[in-house]
Amino acid sequence: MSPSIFAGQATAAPAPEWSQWQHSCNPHTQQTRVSFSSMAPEQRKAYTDAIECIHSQPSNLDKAQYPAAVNKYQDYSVVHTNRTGQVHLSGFFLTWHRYFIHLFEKDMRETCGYKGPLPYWDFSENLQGSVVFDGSPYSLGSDGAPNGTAPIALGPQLVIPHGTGGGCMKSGPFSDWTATLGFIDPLFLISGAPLPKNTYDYNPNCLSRDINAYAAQTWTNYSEVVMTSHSPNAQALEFNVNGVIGGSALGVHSAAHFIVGGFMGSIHVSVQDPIWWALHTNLDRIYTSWQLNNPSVASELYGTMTAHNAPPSANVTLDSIEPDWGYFDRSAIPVKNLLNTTAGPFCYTYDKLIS
Ligand SMILES: [Cu+2]
Repeated sequence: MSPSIFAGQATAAPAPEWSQWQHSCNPHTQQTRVSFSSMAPEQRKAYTDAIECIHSQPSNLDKAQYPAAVNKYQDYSVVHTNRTGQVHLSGFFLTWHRYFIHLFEKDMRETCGYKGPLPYWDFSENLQGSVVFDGSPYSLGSDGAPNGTAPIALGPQLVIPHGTGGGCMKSGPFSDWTATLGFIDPLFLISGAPLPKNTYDYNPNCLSRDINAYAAQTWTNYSEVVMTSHSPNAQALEFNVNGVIGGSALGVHSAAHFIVGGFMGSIHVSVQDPIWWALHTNLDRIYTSWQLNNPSVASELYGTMTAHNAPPSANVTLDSIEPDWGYFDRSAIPVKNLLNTTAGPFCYTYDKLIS
């Protein structure tokens, strides 16, 4: 399959010399990522302000081709949607997302002057009383307004109770945002069918949420997270992270999306809800923990170059070139360059790893 489905993609430039990337990371230059709920209120607000700042920048995408790309934040959502079929349920998943977060962080720092740490949302924490969703100016936004009580079918074999929201976000950062990409059923990932023709149309909606304690207690509790970070190999890690889409089990990653609900329930367009970054940073924390807990398999990969191997494709190897990140980075970066959080383009660790 062609790696160049992203329209207007230029021929990939070679990646920067690996050795040049490495020299500057040491314990003094390394950033430490922290839990959002451990940050001081002003620190939390500086983080959401930086995301608001990206949202206030103009789009750099072609308006005719991507009418939904109404600002730079939505460019990230569009790029992620465009790449979804290659970088989920595939061998690229964890490393592609690691670098996507890195690019967004870089943008927050370079474009918006963000100086604080990059936070993660520890989704094994109790939701009750959590500062993450309390809807204050120091949160990551509130739950959605109560709307409906019917159980939610996440697939043919999986029905969970309704959460406490379902409607538009009520307060806090991002509650006045407009999602411009319509919901795309995650089952598109399994079928490998092309995305609907209207995928990038301007389709305005409020950001909705439906905070779901059942999903959290069942699939992202602390023992699930510990178990995931001790998966014996990359295949087991994939199962514990993503479960079986369309089946009856969720992994910590898919379940975390369903804790928030709304657009987070659509893998393709979930970036539209900014909780996405803190969620995926926590997933990267789990991945990093897994790598450190399992040194003998830390660089193992599991999966092919297409989601759920549909259409069928070759296995991803350490030398496979990552699908690009749209205009945010078109370099040809091999997977092996993105395995280590303190080498190559990365220089960070976490305040708390899971052992
Ligand atoms: Cu994703």
